[in-house]
Amino acid sequence: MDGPAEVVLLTGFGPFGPHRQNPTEVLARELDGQRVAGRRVVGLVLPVVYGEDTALVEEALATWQPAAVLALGLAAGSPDLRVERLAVNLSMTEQAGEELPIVADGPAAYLASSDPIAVAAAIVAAGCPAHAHTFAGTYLCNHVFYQTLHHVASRSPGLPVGFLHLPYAQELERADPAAPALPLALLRTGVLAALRAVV
Ligand code: PCA
Repeated sequence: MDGPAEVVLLTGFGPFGPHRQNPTEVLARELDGQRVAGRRVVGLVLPVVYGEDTALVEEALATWQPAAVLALGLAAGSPDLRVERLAVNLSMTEQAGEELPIVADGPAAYLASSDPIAVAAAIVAAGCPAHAHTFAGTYLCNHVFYQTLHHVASRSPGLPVGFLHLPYAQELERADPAAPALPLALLRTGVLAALRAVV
């Protein structure tokens, strides 16, 4: 087993709502075990369930003590990769319109601890469309991003944590067939460039 800081943690999400295939699940599985920038990628697929997502991330942080964390999620309808700048202390519940704090006494927001502009530039330089985007929404992607940054702030300050929203993949089933999609190989190129940039 690799020692502390020899691993980079890459998370993806499973299916949710009408999205029966999630490109981030496919890429987290595919890249698991690969070497990037001298480190081994540990790819982890999270369920789209409040609490179960962060429990798995916290367990992986304790087990692997990674050098960096890159979390992925699907942003259906996005034409390019979004490198998220902010995680906010709000979570949308199943009851439409209801938003509750993720951590009752937590800060209103955390900034990504990896540089979103630099990560977006690295993805674009690798040939994949991307931009730095303001925030990751109020659903599970924001939840895992906020909780990971909250955990890291007290336990491993300075650990780079980034979040990347991916568009649909052309090869996978899409809930909205008219929405933009990129080839899976291009999404993989973008994620690999982001991993190199966050480590
Ligand atoms: N996308 C959702 C949750 C899981 C995923 O892949 C989001 O943007 O919050």
